[in-house]
Amino acid sequence: MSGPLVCENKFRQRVCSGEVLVGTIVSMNSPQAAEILGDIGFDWLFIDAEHGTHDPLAVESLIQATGDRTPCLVRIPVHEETWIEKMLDVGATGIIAPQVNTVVQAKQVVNYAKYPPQGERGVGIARAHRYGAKFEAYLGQANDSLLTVIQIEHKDAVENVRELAAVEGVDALFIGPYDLSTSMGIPGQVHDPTVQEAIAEVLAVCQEAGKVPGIFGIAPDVVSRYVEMGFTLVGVGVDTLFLSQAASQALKGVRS
Ligand code: 3PY
Ligand code: MG
Repeated sequence: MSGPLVCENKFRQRVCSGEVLVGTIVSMNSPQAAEILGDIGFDWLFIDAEHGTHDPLAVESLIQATGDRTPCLVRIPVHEETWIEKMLDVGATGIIAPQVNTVVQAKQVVNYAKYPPQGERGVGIARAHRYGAKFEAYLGQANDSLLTVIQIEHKDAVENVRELAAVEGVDALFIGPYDLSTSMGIPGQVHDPTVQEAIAEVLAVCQEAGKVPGIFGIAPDVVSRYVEMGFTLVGVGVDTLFLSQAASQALKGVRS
């Protein structure tokens, strides 16, 4: 058994070079939906094991469904060693750690995502290593090829953003506008000037520190505006919303 190595896909290079890369959130446990989203040309998939119901086996099936053609970043539900190593072991191109508010948390995430000497990621034989056939090749490339993304989505994280951006091994700071607005006491009001000010501040710090700025938005016009501002790793929409919007439009069209 030897297919392509997940870390041979050079996605991290593209992300770190500042290319604009558009992804979308996969929250449904549907390999078919993940395959469709990859096939229509999204640059990457944001597999959501934080708010979505995915267990590790489901994440593995979703990544398998893309045939490793579409890089998958998996949002872990907790900053724990087992989740981080399992997600990388099943073939994720990187992890997205939610609610990283302190340097201690950021360093812990990096530590579990990197093999020694940069970290303490545990070694196992899994899909990412082509079940053993490419074990040594994977170990040799993983630290330089997989992405470590932390989410800035709390006002405490914005306060600490300079220190967070300086953590070695963190590639990208990905803003979660919805949780950020919630931490400011205005849940869901992502266009409020105070939230937008915080977003601009995080962007400026990323640009200064040489870290990739990322952000999520529901609507394409909102995400386009973020790209114009300078965000490069962007997520637009959620699979369930695409389904419900398209289906209700079709139903309305026939009923009317
Ligand atoms: C948020 O908006 O809180 C998110 O986590 C989106 O990625
Ligand atoms: Mg969030």
